[in-house]
Amino acid sequence: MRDTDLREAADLIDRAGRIVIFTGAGVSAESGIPTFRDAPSGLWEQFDPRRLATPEAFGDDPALVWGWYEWRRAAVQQVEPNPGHRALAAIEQRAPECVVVTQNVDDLHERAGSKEPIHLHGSLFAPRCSACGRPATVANGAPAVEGRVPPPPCDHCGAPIRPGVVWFGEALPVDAFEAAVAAAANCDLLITVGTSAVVFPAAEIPQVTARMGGAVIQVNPEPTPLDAVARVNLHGTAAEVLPALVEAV
Ligand code: BJW
Ligand code: ZN
Repeated sequence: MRDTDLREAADLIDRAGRIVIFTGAGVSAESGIPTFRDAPSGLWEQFDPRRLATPEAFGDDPALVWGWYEWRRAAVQQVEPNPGHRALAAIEQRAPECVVVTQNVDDLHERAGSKEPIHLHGSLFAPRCSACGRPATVANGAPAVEGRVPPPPCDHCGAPIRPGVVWFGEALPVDAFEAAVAAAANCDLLITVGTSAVVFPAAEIPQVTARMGGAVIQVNPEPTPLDAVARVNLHGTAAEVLPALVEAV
């Protein structure tokens, strides 16, 4: 990461009235949560998303899918937010207006102090009935190893409870997506952190800001399609770059 880039990014943050922070799995990597597409640890490098992250997969083998998500829920509960999450919460706190929009299904932004992040892809902590849609409470003590676990039945209708995440082929929650698009269209600055920006429609969010004339800062150790629209590219990891950025602001 170049000093001049860090300075330019800090100046953009200083001058911005409205900021959007847009995050992906990379922001949680240094907490010990694997990303999806980074080799060799990425979840989709090890597991087939068609068997685990589609409505058809849940219909075919609910216990396989429920057990996998329960294992992931347990893993998130065992880790802590990292300095990247905390630096983002600090940026949010000092900005005149700031919205955090995350694709992540963990609760690490909330636990780091971010106020009501918008979850575009749902949450591991919001299971609901697969038939009637009512929210469900599930017991703590999720399994520490992956394996089949039959989903509990809905208290109301008896249908299986499903994870409250957005699978491939499913629509994003309308309110969340609309709020994210509106925030991205109306901000002065969007800071994108730790996303490969290949999953749509979420990947449109930073593009919306760029199209509307807002500045985009990217934090990522690897190139992404957002290199083309980023005014400043901070090459490095979230837990390294973001605290340095807060220091420079
Ligand atoms: C670091 C770091 C460190 C590492 N610090 N950085 C247009 C074109 C093509 C396809 C489509 C299209 N529109 C729709 C589609 C289909 C599909 C899609 O986009 N497919 C593409 C993959 C080809 N989209 C959908 O199906 C969506 N639904 C939809 O379109 O519905 C239409 C519809 C409308 C109306 C009615 C009905 C239907 C839904 C997408 C849902 C995505 N779900 C997942 C799983 C969530 C649940 C779970 O957790 O299991 O969401 S997939 C997965 O990818 C997850 C993530 O949120 C998402 C994005 O991944 P992310 O966060 O970017 O992670 P990675 O691993 O890809 O990248 C990590 C990055 O971090 C890398 O860049 C690293 O370099 C970096 N990094 N360490 C900072 N320490
Ligand atoms: Zn039900």
